[in-house]
Amino acid sequence: MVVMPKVMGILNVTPDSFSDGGEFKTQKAALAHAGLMLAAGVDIIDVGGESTRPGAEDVPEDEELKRVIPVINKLAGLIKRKKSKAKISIDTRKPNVAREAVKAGAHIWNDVSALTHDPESVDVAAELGCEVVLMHALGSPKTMQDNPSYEDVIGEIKLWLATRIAVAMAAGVKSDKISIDPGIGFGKRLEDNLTIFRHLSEFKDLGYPILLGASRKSFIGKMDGSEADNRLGGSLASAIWGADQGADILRVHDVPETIQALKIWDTIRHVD
Ligand code: YH5
Repeated sequence: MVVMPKVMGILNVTPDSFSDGGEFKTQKAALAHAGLMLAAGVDIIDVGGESTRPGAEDVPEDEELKRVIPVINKLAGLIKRKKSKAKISIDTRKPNVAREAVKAGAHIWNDVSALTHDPESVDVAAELGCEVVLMHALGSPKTMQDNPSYEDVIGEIKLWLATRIAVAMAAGVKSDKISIDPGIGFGKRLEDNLTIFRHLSEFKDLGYPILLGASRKSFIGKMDGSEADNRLGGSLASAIWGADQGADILRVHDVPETIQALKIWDTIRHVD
């Protein structure tokens, strides 16, 4: 069934290479950005303190905690003050970070490793009782773009996600808490990413809500030569394609623009 997807806004709490203001300045900027997303009507804010871009180095747990937990605490307060219904998700592969994030007010554990990064992850997810996003990646962020290949990209990702769902449920994660994600850009060539878009609706067969994260990713740059900060058009086209294929959650950088695009798409498709 095709529904109006929820919009998940990306809130990066990784100090960028331009900022030398340290942790506090990064966190202040993140909260200001969150305020804009809330004003635009975002459904979920995805807080991330580890870079999982291709080739990125691992962030130590204590560093990740220092980055994200104060932001989640303040964000939970901001959401309450604004009487918003927005939920908070934590983008992490680390069970201790997920646990502290849920204590601080997060509702969703978004894990690009689908609870494989740490052997304790599935048990912690069950214990927390929070929603979880299980994403497909071929290999770890450090190595995933080293020569990925598939014989049947859709079949292989579906089978792997079905396995991760079964493992999570066997550990006690409830099926109504699970969403799945084919993992655009995570160990995929351009042709693999395009096949995933073309056949996205087939992931509906698994019976779980689908999250799509395509915003500003390098498959867009591979098609038109654009840099990451110049991919709004490609990101919106991807979001609308995903919505039309039945994606339930769209993970995006540009929240007001995506909400506007969805409103137009949703209005047109209901005209008879
Ligand atoms: C995702 O797809 N992605 S972090 C490379 C870029 C731009 C953006 C410039 N966490 C996903 O956003 N969680 C990330 O090129 C995610 N699904 C889910 N569930 C990577 C990212 C990005 C990478």
